[in-house]
Amino acid sequence: MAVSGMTARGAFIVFEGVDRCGKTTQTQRLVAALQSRKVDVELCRFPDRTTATGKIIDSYLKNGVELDDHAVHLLFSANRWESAQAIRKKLAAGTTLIVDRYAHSGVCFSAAKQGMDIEWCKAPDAGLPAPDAVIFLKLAIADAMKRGQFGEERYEKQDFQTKVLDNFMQMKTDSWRVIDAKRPIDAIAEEIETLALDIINSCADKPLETL
Ligand code: T5A
Ligand code: NA
Repeated sequence: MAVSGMTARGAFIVFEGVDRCGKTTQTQRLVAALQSRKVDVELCRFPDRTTATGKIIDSYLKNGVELDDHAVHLLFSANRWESAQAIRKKLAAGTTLIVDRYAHSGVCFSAAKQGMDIEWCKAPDAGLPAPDAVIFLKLAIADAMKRGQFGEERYEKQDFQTKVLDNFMQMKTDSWRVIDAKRPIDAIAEEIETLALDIINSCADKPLETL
């Protein structure tokens, strides 16, 4: 029960999926929809390419620099740690955060490479704020490849994305909300808005967990 006079905390809602599944489109749509309902909400995304680690990650993704696979994995995790305290503060102050990728992307992309398994990849994220809900936009790789700009960044290759999708399916728990991302944008947005309102209501009284 929320104690009267205290602010209900915000929800930490993370969107995941393979490249081009529609995360950016849907997180932006959701934030606009929630704002029009007067929900206190903010959009975040990982990697956050604006920070010190984010700039190196951006250059790596655009094929500008080469980095050891382990090192870049740790940078992606560090990029989340840079925001961890701000995330906790905002949630505690009642702001709901809609997040475009988070730790599951970190694990599923790195573990698609040679020599790094899921357990090794999960370790550096242990202790980060855990999402209240993961909304997984499920899309076949063949369909993702038909979408705009596929193939411009380092990881946007069919074989690699197929491994990433397998990893997501391996990590998926019963609590993930799986959305069929092949449908029209409006239909997906409508389903997600209902889902998000439900998540926001149900986690207001629950403590935030950690990974
Ligand atoms: N990564 C990330 C790691 O390796 N480790 C980590 O820890 C993290 C956090 C960059 C890369 O970093 C990797 C994963 C990625 O490879 P990013 O910045 O999120 O991550 O990647 P972006 O290139 O910005 O985004 P994506 O390629 O993942 O695309 P989105 O956001 O899923 O898709 P979106 O919304 O941009 O849509 C793509 C196209 O499809 C259309 C859109 O208009 C757009 O043209 N579209 C639809 N078309 C038809 N039907 C629909 N329902 C559609 N929805 C969108
Ligand atoms: Na995106």
